[in-house]
Amino acid sequence: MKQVEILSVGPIYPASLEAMQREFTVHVLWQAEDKQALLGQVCERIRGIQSFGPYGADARLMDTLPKLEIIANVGVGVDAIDLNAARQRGLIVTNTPDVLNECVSDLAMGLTVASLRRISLGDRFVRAGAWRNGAFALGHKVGGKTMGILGYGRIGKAIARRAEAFGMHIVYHGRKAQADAGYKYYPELVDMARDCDVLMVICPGGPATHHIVNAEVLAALGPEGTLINVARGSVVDQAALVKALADGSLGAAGLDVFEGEPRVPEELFAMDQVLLQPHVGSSTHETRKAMGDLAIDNLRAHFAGRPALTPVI
Ligand code: 8YV
Repeated sequence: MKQVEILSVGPIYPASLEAMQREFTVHVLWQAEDKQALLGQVCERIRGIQSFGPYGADARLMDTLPKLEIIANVGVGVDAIDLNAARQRGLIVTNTPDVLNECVSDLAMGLTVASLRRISLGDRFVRAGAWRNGAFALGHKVGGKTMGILGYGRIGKAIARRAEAFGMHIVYHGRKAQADAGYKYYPELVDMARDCDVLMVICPGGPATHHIVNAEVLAALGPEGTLINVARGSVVDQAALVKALADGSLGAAGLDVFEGEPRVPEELFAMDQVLLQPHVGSSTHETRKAMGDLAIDNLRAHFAGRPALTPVI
C-alpha cells in the first residue's frame, strides 16, 4: 500500500511508526522542522491522518487535505478531533478502545491507593531525612471506602474490578443507568459526590462533559473526599479545584490530566494532599505499541476496502 500517503500528526510508538512506514508512505509532521512547508508539499496527496491525543485534527487541517478519507487516532479519546467537521466531510474517524483499559485503570487504582496512603509523600519524607525526627502522619484505609465512578464505560468497569479487589464499594454516574452494572446508579453527579469518598473521573472529554465536576460537585465531595482524574482536564473546573484544595473544602486529589496541559497550576506544586502525574494513563511499552498497532490495523483495513475495525464515526 506504499501508494497510500499518510500524515502522522502526533507521536506514535517507535515500532508502530516503523511498521506504518513499511506499509504506507508516511509524512511525519511532528518531526518536521518546517511543518507548513511539509504540509504544502504533500497536502494534495494525503489520504489518511494518524493522530495522537492532543495532536488531533481541526476543520482547517481537514480543508487542507482534499483527498483525506480517514483519521486513525492513537488513543481512545477523540476530543482533539473536530468530529462534526469530520462528519460533514464524510470522513471515517477511528480510535483505540480496549487495548488501554488495563493500563489506564492500573494508574487510576494506583493514584487512589497512593493518595489515601500518601505513598508519594512518604517517599519524599524518607528522602528528606525527616524520618529521623519522627514518624510519618497516618493515612486513610482504602478498603471500606466508596468509589463513585463518573463514566462507567470500558475503563470505568476495569477500575471497578480493581477497586472491588481492594475492598471498596462501587457506585456510578453516567448518562444512563446500565441494567447489568450491579452497582447503585446516581442520576445526579452531585448526589454521588456527596455519598462517596473517592470520585473517580473516567468519562470522555469534549463539550458534553466540560466542567461537569464544578465547584458544587467538589463541595459535595467535601473535606474528607478525594478526586482522581484520569480522563481529561476539561471535565473538571480546574480553577474551582485549586481553590477547593487550597481552602480545605476538598480533601485531596490525584491528577493525571489537566486543563491546558502540559502546563499545571503552580499552586498545586506546594500541596502535600495532591498527587500529580504527567498524563501517563496508557504510557507503557506494551499498551502504546498495542494502540499504535490498532491504529495501523484501522488504516490497513480501510485502504484494503474493508470496514475500519474500531470506528468512532
Ligand atoms: C494518551 C489517552 O496517553 O487514549 C487516550 O485518550 O488519554 C491516552 O491514552 C493520550 O491521548 C496522550 O496524551
